[in-house]
Amino acid sequence: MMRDSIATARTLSEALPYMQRYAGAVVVVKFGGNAMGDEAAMAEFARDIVLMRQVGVNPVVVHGGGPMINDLLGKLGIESRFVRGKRVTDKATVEVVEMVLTGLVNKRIVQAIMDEGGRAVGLSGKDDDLMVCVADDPELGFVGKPVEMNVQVLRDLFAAGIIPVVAPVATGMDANETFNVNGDTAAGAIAGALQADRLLLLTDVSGVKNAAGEIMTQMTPDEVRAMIADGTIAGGMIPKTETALEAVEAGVRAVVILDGRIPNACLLELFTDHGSGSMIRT
Ligand code: X2W
Repeated sequence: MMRDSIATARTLSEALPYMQRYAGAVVVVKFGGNAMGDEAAMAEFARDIVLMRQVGVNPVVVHGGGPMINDLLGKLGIESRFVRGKRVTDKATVEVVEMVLTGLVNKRIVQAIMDEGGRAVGLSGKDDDLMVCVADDPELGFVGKPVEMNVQVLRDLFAAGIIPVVAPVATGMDANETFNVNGDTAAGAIAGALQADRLLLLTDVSGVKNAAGEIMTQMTPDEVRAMIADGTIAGGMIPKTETALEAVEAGVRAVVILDGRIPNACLLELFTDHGSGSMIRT
């Protein structure tokens, strides 16, 4: 028992230089539907976010919820398909996406953060015109590409000590338009607009693998581009790494793709020297 306490005190002491480094930093965390897991995993994620805020980091949670959208579409008998990693979104689908993401999923995360003693406020890209989109591709219907970001509302929440939780649903240039935005794309656009210190993309794989199947812990944007071009990076990792490249180009200091199923993945990445995933930076 005493030995456990000594180990805990040492762990806290070792975290001091990292806490000092990240004091006042902006960290955008993309929490994907596949990384969400059960209630216990959600509570643990929320606790990490509250701890970040407690030590002076300004975290922003941008969530997904693809599997939860699939569940409700299935119950309603609405067919759904993906083209290049994005959901083809007609009028009926965009209504379900907005209901599930801004309702069910967003409030579940807000509640989990509140339960851990933090203060969270949920919003979507529509709130205060945070994220304004145009259609990404005519083939995809109401899928949005962010073209204008208004992140002052996030800075206002930081100043009040409140953790923003953002659903990737956006408004358009015309009245009454609603767009479904890929969660990674939304997180990248928000991180870029905030000039964030870190963008953490939490997913259900352990990082980007090289041709030998080993996890790459550090990559430059040029290395990532080469690995996409030669096919080493494939499938669902393509949109993630492309988001990372765009975010770094937009001025985010570093992007990390990591396994959100690892216990305390965010703390491990920020407050220890055992970064767990693949970091992309110049
Ligand atoms: C996504 C939005 C949710 C999301 C969708 O409709 O599934 C598009 O594909 P995950 O859990 O992060 O995959 N939007 C355009 O990104 O969820």
